[in-house]
Amino acid sequence: MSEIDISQLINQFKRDGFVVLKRQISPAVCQEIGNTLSRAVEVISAQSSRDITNRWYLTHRTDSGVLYDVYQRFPEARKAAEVPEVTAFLKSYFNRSVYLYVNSYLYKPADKDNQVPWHQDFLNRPNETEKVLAWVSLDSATQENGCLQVIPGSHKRGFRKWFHVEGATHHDRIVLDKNEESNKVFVETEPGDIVLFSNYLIHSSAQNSSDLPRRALRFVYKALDDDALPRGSMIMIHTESEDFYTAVPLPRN
Ligand SMILES: O=C(O)CCC(=O)C(=O)O
Ligand SMILES: [Fe+2]
Repeated sequence: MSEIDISQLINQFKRDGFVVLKRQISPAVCQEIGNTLSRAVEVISAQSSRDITNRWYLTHRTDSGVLYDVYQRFPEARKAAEVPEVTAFLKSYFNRSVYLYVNSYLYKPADKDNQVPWHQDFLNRPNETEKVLAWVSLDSATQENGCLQVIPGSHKRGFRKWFHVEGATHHDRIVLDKNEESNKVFVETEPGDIVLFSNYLIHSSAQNSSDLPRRALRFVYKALDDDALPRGSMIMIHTESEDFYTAVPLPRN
């Protein structure tokens, strides 16, 4: 990727709140990652209490279709976390050292409620700086099996008013403006495509009631400019050595 291509991507990202990078990971690698994680879901569903990595990392939620901290736990998943084009984007976008903030595997369990309502990410951490999410499509994601849906440009106003639905799987929801939903776009993807989006972008996905899986990896990156690290240990993606001495911790929430 040339500097010009990257700056075009960044302009598009700043305008729309997201960009799609096509075919960043080979179908074979997507399949390998998908197989490993599907198998893990089977094993974990049957015997989660025996997972000793729960001592360091967040406990998986096979009830809501999430395996947490897959970068740390599954070597296969790492291949998708350091895609050169994504790293080049992050380096240029943040212009700072970048680290992997959180990461997970998302699938839509066939026998459960698996839709994701309109929301923004990390609504409950308003004092932190922006995150960039890389949503890596492991399968073809279409309208039928619940691809990502986004409202282009909705990131520009920062966090919206939000509320909590007790007991719901995806509990933090936002209040959309009247008619805003009519601007939604279905982001259909192929295996290996990566959707980069701002955590301020309003997004959702529909119920997958088809027979086709809809699996994805979710990597969240941010600049090294506060001291928040949700769990595990820090994984640097790009290092500007000066940042280690100049990064200013923000107050904790
Ligand atoms: O994969 C989905 O359906 C929702 C993903 C999402 O909300 C996210 O990656 O932040
Ligand atoms: Fe989200």
